[in-house]
Amino acid sequence: MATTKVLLTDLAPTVSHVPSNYIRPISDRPNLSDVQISDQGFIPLIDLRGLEGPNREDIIKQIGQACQHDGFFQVKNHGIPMTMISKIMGLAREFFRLPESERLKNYSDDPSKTTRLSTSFNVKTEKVSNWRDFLRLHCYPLEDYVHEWPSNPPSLREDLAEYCTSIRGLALRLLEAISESLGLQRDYIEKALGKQAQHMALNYYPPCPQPELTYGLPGHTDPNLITILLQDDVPGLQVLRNGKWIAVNPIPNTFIINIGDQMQVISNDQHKSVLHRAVVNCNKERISIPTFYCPSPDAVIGPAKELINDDQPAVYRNFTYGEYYEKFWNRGLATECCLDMFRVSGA
Ligand SMILES: O=C(O)CCC(=O)C(=O)O
Repeated sequence: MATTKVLLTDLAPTVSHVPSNYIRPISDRPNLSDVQISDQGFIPLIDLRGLEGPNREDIIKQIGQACQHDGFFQVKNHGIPMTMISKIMGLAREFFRLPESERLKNYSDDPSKTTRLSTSFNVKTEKVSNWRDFLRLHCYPLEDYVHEWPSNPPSLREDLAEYCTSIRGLALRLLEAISESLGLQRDYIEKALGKQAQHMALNYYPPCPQPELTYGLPGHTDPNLITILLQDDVPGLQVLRNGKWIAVNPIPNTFIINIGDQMQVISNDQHKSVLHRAVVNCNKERISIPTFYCPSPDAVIGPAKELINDDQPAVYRNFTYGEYYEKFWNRGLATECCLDMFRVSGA
């Protein structure tokens, strides 16, 4: 059946079967019955209380271990108020419930646009679509972008701007901790990012009549430095560990942090950018709100000199983040990581 709606939000409620352009080949389906459910300890839950005080050394050690072994960790007592978290979740829900004509005002299929509502991942290049709509926003420096953001719901610009500022604060605290965990100067990573950049997405995954046939997002690593993910209470995120997909159970008022490709490069492969994916379900819509903390496009990224030695020569060549980011969007989401294209030959 041909799809007649631009956005999945408007198509999904009208279908009782997944349209053919969303169906994955048999060799590339989620195999949901094979997925392991995470227990409490699977993704370390790190308490950030005291990070700027007496617990700093211990917390940095926990963060360093999580970055090395898991590529993912969760944080509590992160300093983002619960009221702000529920306001942002409510706002995202409200946005995707706006009338179709109102949402379509923000639509674009051009990944280079700094504010856009779109669907799937990159409809211009991909063969199979994903069961997702998303509003993607550039958000640092705020004053360069806020005026482009949707003006409906009316509080969106003000509320999201406040959230972005708070999340940036958390990102910078985490980057300092990660720098120290690698034995680098506290501000090493922040300084390596040029003028820095911050993007976010409001991801909306409608209920899906046949979740075994498609993905919200197929397995991928994140191209940026670190991702700070807020999600509602509907499971959907899965992380690859030792060849097995593990479902991550949402914990209220925590954020999931994952290491992106640029951190793996700067750490010269000490920290791991890990494959993850989003699956969908028959009954419930799901919202996730990742913040992607990034270098600015002109920043030159490469392994930190302090982490290169005879035992561990540079694994990656230097490149600009702009070059990396363009490759990421153009090749489509793929389980072969984009990082491989930037390896020093033989490394
Ligand atoms: O929805 C999720 O939990 C994952 C989102 C994600 O991986 C992304 O937006 O890149």
